[in-house]
Amino acid sequence: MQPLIEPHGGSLSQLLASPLRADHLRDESIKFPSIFLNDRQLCDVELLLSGAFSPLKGFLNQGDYDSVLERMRLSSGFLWPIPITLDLTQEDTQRIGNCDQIALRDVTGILIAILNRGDLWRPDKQKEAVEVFGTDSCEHPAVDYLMRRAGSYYLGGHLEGIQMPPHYDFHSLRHSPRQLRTEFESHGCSRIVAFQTRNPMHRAHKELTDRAARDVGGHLLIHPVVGLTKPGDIDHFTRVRSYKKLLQYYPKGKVFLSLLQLAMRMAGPREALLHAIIRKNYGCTHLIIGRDHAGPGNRSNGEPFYGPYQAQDLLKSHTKELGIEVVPFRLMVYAPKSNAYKAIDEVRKNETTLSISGTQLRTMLLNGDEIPEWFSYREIIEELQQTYPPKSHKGFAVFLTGLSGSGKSTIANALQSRLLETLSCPVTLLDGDVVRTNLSKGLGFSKEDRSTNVQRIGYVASEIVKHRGVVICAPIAPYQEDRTINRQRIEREGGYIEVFANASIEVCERRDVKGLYAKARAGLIKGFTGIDDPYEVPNDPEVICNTELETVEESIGLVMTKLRELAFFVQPEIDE
Ligand code: PPS
Repeated sequence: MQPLIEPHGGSLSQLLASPLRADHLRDESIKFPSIFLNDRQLCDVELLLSGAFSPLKGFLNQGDYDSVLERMRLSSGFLWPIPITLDLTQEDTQRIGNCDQIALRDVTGILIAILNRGDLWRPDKQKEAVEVFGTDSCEHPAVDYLMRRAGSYYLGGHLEGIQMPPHYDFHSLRHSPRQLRTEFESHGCSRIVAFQTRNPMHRAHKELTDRAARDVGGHLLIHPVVGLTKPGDIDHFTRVRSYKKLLQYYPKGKVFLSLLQLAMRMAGPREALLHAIIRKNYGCTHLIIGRDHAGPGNRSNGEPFYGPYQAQDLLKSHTKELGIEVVPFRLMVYAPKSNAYKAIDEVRKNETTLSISGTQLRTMLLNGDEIPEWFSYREIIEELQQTYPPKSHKGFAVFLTGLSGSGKSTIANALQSRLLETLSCPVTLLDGDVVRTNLSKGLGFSKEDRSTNVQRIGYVASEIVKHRGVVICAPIAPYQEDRTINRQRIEREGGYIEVFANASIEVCERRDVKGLYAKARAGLIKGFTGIDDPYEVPNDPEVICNTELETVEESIGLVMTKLRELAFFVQPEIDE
């Protein structure tokens, strides 16, 4: 039996305090200032405490930070590619003052670790972006985080763990490096090839991981990232359910599945190096590295951030020092003639091959297209179809905006009836006036209060759409910024169409159904939209209802046609 593989010739960092020490620190912590960790910081703390980030013993101090940026090494000389830092805002630094010990808590307040204060400094973020990510463009998601979200200060220091951050999903698939090494040892595995992934796995992945395990002559560890991945990725719950279903297709006893709570930075080559160090810490001997490993995709001009094989080259040049070998990932394509997957370099000249990219797959799911069997396994396709249903099975929001008296409520009520007539599900109406009697009771008509009101409506609508429901919103919503925020929030969950109820202020004033224009003219109401308060005309609404010229029937006809056109619901015949 192989001895446990020790990283960097040393042992795994052991940062969790003994039960006695943890009790003592918990009692003491009432005197310490607290920092509430965000999702990314919590992922970093988890990997520090578990030993996955060995040999780190906490957040980097300034000397190590500078050294990692400039030399890709800790000041001790250990290879370390990405600075693991605790960023703080100015207010945080004021709150912690000169205290030597700081309580690190999750958002719910659970005490996770004590940070024994090291250096506090203001980093040069521009330099960090260029050195680590090779760019200072905020098109790179980690640069965007660094420049726009991360606090301006870094606090280094040694951690003493009180408890691991709690997880309530997939318990049996979460392991510390020590647990996984023990598992490998108990199964007599000496050669283990890790497969890092942030995507669902299909037949091509199955084939390439099979080949990698065969080439290495060992076992396979499917080691998906379930911390933070690239925005827009398939959620980890769906992915893990699908990985579990894939396991049955591997030879028994040859494959392990374990989840990694890493916050990815999408840092390409440097991130690949971090992945290798982590896998080494987990006891793996090999790591599969693909084309553009951990790359964030292309810039808006179509140029990639990193060269396709930069990550492989960087790792190969450090293999000895890392103590883990690279298995280069060969792009696998389906060759229909032989009904088999082939590595791209095995494909004969003029041989037809097929593949479906992640983006193509998402579009196919959205359109309800059939996903071919050659691409994936039936169970996995079904799993994805359940979480990512076609547009026609998702919820949607119709967001009406316009001046008071422009006809929003009339259209909204008529549309609700028409939808209820055709759809067999409830339709919620969030009318401006009604919302102000409950959800937004107490708010006034200042710019700030209007934003709060409109964004509250957007939040509720997004929840309804997330649950595959239908909602019609009809506030004035005079500001473009609030409407844009709502659109983005709702589009993440399902369908969204903006309808501009267009009528001139003169016509609205002439209609004056509620007598409010008269009051506003008489100075009895201040800040009335269109009179002495602004209304920003929508930039690009999906539908414009010219209520001065159209009947209500015609207006709702336009909305129904647009909904059908965008395939938000499949409706055999609608009488408009
Ligand atoms: S906003 O700007 O979106 O928050 O406005 P909203 O919540 O839709 O407004 C609801 C109704 O409040 C009445 N009202 C006013 N409207 C505009 N400006 C001022 N100052 C004001 N004071 C009261 C008005 O009747 C709005 O309803 P609608 O249906 O638009 O006429």
